[in-house]
Amino acid sequence: MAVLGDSMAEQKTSNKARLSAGSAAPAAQLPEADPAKLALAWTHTARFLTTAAQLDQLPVTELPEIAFVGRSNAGKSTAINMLTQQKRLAFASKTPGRTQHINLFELGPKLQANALFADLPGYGYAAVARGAKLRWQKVMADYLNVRRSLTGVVMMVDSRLGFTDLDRQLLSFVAPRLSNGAVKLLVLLTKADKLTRAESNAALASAQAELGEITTDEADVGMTLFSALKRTGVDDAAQVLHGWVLTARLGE
Ligand SMILES: Nc1nc2c(ncn2[C@@H]2O[C@H](COP(=O)(O)OP(=O)(O)O)[C@@H](O)[C@H]2O)c(=O)[nH]1
Ligand SMILES: [Mg+2]
Repeated sequence: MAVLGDSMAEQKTSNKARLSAGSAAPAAQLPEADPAKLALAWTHTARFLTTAAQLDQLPVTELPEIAFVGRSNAGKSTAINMLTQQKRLAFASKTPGRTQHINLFELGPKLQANALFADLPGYGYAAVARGAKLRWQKVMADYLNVRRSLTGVVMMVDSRLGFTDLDRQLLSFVAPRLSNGAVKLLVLLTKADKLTRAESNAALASAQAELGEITTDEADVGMTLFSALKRTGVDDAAQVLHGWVLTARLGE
């Protein structure tokens, strides 16, 4: 498991090694280019494609797809807007838990999209009725199980709260594909600006412990502290997602 950035000093060497290995191919072709800038230029191309109320409304696609998941209010919309450097791409809602839709965004050159972002419904909003919760579970489980083009999952976890039962449940839906490396995982520990340094390290350690079970040799699991306010983790996260898409080979 990789902890990105320099938030834990003792992890620094292995992080750098992992990041440079992941970006070796494009850097060789463009020796002058800064991988973080390339990644951010790519995430910035994100534009709305379509919205689906049900799984069978999702377009069939060969493009690698990255799903954004998280408990309502975890900072998912804010993180998507930060990563894409667009103020209102994902709507930061004041009434969480309302929408059960999957919003798809397209990335890459206009006539030659090379990836999709899928903004999945937020979960865990207390006021949602039991029927809606069961429907949510089914949509998420089905999507994570059967979406063939799914390449990676970005999970937003509020760094002050840590993993909730619904986060664990969601990870269990996709655990088989995470364990064998078919689907990659990046956990963003959000709102890190609200933590002291000691609290940040504790949040990272506890998230690492949570992810221990799915972290096999084949699994590609990363995490980083993330703050929209301080821009923590934005460059690293963009590079990880860009790396996933550059190395994605569908059908594996
Ligand atoms: N301090 C701080 N607040 C944040 C951060 N990210 C999101 N928030 C706040 O957390 C609340 C929920 O954010 P939102 O992106 O709508 O969460 P979502 O429900 O997961 O999409 C909003 O009031 C945001 O302004 C952050 O990095 N730092
Ligand atoms: Mg939102």
